[in-house]
Amino acid sequence: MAKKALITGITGQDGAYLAELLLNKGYEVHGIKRRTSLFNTDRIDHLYQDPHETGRRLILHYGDMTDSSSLVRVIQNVQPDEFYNLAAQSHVAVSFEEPEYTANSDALGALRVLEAIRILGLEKKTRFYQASTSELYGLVQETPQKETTPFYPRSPYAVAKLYAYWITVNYREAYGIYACNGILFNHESPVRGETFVTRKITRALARIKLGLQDCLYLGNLDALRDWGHARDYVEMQWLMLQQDVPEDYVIATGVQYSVRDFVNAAAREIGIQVSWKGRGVEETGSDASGKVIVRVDPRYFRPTEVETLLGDATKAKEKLGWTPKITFAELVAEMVREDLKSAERDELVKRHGFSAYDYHE
Ligand code: NDP
Ligand code: GDR
Repeated sequence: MAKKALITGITGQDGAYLAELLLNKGYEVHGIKRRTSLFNTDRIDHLYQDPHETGRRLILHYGDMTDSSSLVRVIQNVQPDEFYNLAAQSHVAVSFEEPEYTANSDALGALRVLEAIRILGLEKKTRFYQASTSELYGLVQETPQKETTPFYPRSPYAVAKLYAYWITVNYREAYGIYACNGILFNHESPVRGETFVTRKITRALARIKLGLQDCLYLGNLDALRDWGHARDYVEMQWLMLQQDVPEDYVIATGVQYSVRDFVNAAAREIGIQVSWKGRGVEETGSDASGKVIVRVDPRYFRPTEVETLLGDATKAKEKLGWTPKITFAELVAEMVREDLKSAERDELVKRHGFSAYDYHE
């Protein structure tokens, strides 16, 4: 019998990579998706199997992290061996605009799943993975950050994820559920959401290169992050659930770059040399002809910022034998390559008289 995995957030970046990984390992993969007015399955369409086919190994169910009854129903039907809780309102800046919803889906959502596992008597069957985050470290108390570094969350998102982190630990200790937190540092890919800074940069620079956009507007260029590749990181999510004893792990590359460094790396990849001038909100980046292609827009500043994050994944390396395989340069190159392809498609559409949508966020 194939093992059964149930993934919340299967339509997101990590959900798509994890579903593919588990299908390749022979799992029957179930995913919870939300009802939306437009299709939201772009990232997993290559894995999709027609519901009329027999022997399907990817099965989607409607549900929502804010709706206990849907979660209980799906978990009861699937009886999963492994549960990956990836669903979240995952945008830090948006969490300042929607703090209550973020708490509901990200904090109480995790509780709802753990309670469902308990109510259904699956404590000894279902292993639980919680998508915890380096945002928990917020105003950092120690560098680099590891499993024992104290938390100091700096956004409604991070505070909600703090609750989810501790409720996972509590249900492990109180009810003996095999439950783990993966404290993952930023990880990106060509299917990263377009409003996270890396994808915003690669997408905008590709469009600037092809004349579809004039300028890239960013917030804090000095923020420092430890950026890895999502494909590497989902392997860790799976590995954490294959151990004898459930534990929490930091997952990171141990290398740090600024947002400005990311712009430079992506621009180089595209064949643009950026020259920086000015400071603070006056800072601009120009191409070789002197045209300004990057500006600072304070609307992207956050009320409280996480200035610096750098992870120490020694525990994961020693106990799980995990090391990231994809380098920063390879990550940037892959993201740029894919965004250039989409920009080329948009440019073709535009050349033929159809308007390519131009949305900046
Ligand atoms: P994405 O934002 O790409 O995906 C989030 C997923 O959650 C989507 O499938 C989304 O559905 C779904 N979702 C959001 N709200 C709900 C809800 N109320 N009910 C059901 N589903 C919902 O995130 P990532 O893939 O990047 O991240 C996965 C998880 O890991 C998240 O929990 C994130 O907070 C966490 N994390 C991410 C890191 C990163 O760098 N990527 C680092 C550390 C932690 P829809 O497609 O319909 O919007
Ligand atoms: P983050 O990712 O907040 O770290 O959360 P994001 O890419 O949004 O920001 C990284 C840093 O870049 C700065 N920044 C900008 N950010 C965005 N989005 N847009 C901009 O224009 C911009 N300009 C500068 C930000 O201020 C920040 O310092 C991500 C999410 O995936 C979370 O779900 C996850 O938990 C953490 O990573 C680890």
